[in-house]
Amino acid sequence: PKTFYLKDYMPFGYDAESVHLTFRLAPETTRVISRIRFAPKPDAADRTFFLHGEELKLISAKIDGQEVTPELVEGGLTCEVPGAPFTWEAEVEINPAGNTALEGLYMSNRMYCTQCEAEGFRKITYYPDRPDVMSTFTVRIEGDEPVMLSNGNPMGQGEGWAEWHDPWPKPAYLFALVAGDLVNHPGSFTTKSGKEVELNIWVRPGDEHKCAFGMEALKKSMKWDEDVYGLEYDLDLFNIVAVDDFNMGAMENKGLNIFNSSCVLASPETSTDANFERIEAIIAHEYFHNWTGNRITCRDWFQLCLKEGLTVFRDAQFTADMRSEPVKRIEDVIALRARQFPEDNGPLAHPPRPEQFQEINNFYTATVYEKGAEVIGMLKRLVGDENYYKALKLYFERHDGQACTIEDWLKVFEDATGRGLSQFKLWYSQAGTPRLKVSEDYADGTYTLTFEQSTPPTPGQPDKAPRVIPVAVGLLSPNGDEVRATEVLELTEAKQSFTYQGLASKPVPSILREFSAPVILERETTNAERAFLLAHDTDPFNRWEAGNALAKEVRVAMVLDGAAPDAAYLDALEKLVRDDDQDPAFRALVLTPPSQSDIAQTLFDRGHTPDPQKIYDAAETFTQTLAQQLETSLPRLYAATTVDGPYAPDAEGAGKRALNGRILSLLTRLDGGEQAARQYQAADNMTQQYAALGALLKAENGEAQSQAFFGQWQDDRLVMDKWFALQIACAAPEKTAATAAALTRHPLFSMKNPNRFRAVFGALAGHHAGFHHASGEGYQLLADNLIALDKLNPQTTARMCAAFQTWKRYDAGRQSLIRAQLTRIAGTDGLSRDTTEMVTRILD
Ligand code: B3K
Ligand code: ZN
Repeated sequence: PKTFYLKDYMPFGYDAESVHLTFRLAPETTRVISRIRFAPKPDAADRTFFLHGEELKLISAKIDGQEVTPELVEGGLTCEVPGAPFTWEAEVEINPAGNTALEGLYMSNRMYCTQCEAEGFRKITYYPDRPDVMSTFTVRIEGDEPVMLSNGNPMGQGEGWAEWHDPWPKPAYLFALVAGDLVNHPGSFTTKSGKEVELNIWVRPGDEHKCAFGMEALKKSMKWDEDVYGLEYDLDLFNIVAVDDFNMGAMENKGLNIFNSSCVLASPETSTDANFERIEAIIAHEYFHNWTGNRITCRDWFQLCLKEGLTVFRDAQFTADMRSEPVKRIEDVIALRARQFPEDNGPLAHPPRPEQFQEINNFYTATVYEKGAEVIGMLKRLVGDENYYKALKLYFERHDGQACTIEDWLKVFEDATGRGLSQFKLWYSQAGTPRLKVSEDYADGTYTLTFEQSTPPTPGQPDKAPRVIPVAVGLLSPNGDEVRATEVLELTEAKQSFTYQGLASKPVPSILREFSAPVILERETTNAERAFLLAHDTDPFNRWEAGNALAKEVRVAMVLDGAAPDAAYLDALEKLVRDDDQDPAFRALVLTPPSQSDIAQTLFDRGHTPDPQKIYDAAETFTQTLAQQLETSLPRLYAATTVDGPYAPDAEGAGKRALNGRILSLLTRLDGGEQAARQYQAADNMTQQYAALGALLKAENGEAQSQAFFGQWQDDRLVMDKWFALQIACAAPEKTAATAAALTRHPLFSMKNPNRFRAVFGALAGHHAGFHHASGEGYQLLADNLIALDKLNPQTTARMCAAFQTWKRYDAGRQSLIRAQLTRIAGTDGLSRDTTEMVTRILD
């Protein structure tokens, strides 16, 4: 396969001044007629007229009305064209019904829909399918579907046709079309300048009752972007469509966002608190793309984090404002460590702005998205809030309507603040998570912190230069008072010291408050000091972090020395859980055990070979011991955290229910499931029903409820995804693969629905001890199914290969089992470009 390089960027030699598309819809033989006005760029270095095109049947092509015969080449066509502006016309035939890759125009439940990012438009018609070619689109849809939508504003409609016009120039990846039997949940929003915007959420008949929450989230997002960034919506209409078969979460097509139904449809009976929070965030994310992504887009796909990092950062700010800032931060760091750190520390490591790819879809990663957002968080910390918003204002003024680069982005910060960012830019070009070693010294009232940074080698990058790292530090006195408020220390060198004067005694440092940089902190410290910070730190993130570090240390000791769970830690946890002055959401987070994969990585980093079964056993023993320790308080705590009254998906209730769920799982270890069965019976919302079912399945005492659940929800695809996933997640390690295998034979399992495939195989890969069971069954089952899925849907297959990325952590036996599966996948005839690239990188 061909490799594309950032350094090879060349602009296209033509402007696309306008695009007219006509679609004659038919499931297997849709005709697409394009009429595009092209103008040669006067200063173009390269005038090759190349249009991308894949899986298209060319019917005819014309230039200025004259029939031409283009040369069909790999990945598209070329043609002799005039040296002056001209009109290109082409008619092609495509097969939406046969499109199982879910890229381009495809069908989902008899509904036509599109997904064009990153390079799907070339499966719709011949076009310069690159984000730096921006044009206005006019679209005519012909067909007998009751609802036919495209981007922008409606121009007219009649029997069998509809016309749309999008006045904002856009790259082809933002094109969208939807047609089918849909109903809308309407709403409206008045912008700050008084413009009335019509809002709709379009769903299949039967899903109308699941739209209200999404609509409110959309309005809140529109308001928030006006209030915080001064950004207003720019069309008369904003449509969202829910689609069941979708490779990702959602897509920000101009004026016509298309959502995986799991990321927009919600009701108390069918969605958990976590679902509600995620839906609110994704609706915000896609809406915020209207400015960060659509109005200002990317010059090329290497710049993907320009829009994704910034938009993730913005949606995190939004969630923090709508809900709880510390809780959101803790959740994000947990997710970063679970998804991005393994990427950054393994064979798939790449910088937030990659410099090469074979298949760009493989780079919609946690590094581009989440680390991309962390980099912006650091920038904001370094320049301060005021300068941050000043720079953003300049960004929107200077680059509106353009396709930009990371250089453009950093330049607005340099111009707005007068600060040089050449060293900071390393965050965009260097892969790997920096390690930050901290040592301290105290004498005569002077306290010195010394930091040493280093980043391990990553593929293609053996040596790393020191980066700018903002380290937020506060100091506590031994009696628990804060003696120095948070201050951001700026590291720029490999080794650097900072001193504090006039301290009456040696302080306890609270380092990397708010997780001020995505690094791994290495510091010799004691469990007593961690417990002290868990009790006294004024920074909620670091308070949680101290508890999390303690939890890890205790488990590591249990795994390595067979130690019993640390008594002091159990006491600290007990005290915290019972302290009703503490936020329930915070208590729930402290009670959430560190992930077993995280423990495995910690052991590996310290020179041990992690044994997944031992890690699992330690987790079980720990939880069992904690349950016993809390035994007398559990019933009271369970009652105290039960939310009375009708369910509402707000942050406060969700926090209480999260804690209640943790308590229930502890209680179930003691009563075998009596309380959980009662809760299951009484639950009137999915959060409690699901928590109860999970606790029962974990106790191997949930067969009856699982069947009842199936009976109740078998017609709801989203709830069924939960049912599939939960059985695997709750299975004992020796039964995980067999449970997953049995579920692939269930009549409701489908290879064609990515949500269902992910429900099963995401749960399998997420069950650390089950997936890595010494039998190798988990590896084999996943590989079998990836090989089968690759023929239908390369994009989802390739993404799920990442389950194998941590393989070098484990013992020789497991490594050879995994290597055998990866080699088998790699050797499959006709393997997609997507999966080939992933498997090759993981094996290297
Ligand atoms: N921009 C889309 C992702 C498209 C995925 C293409 N493989 C969703 C988002 O980040 O908002
Ligand atoms: Zn995005």
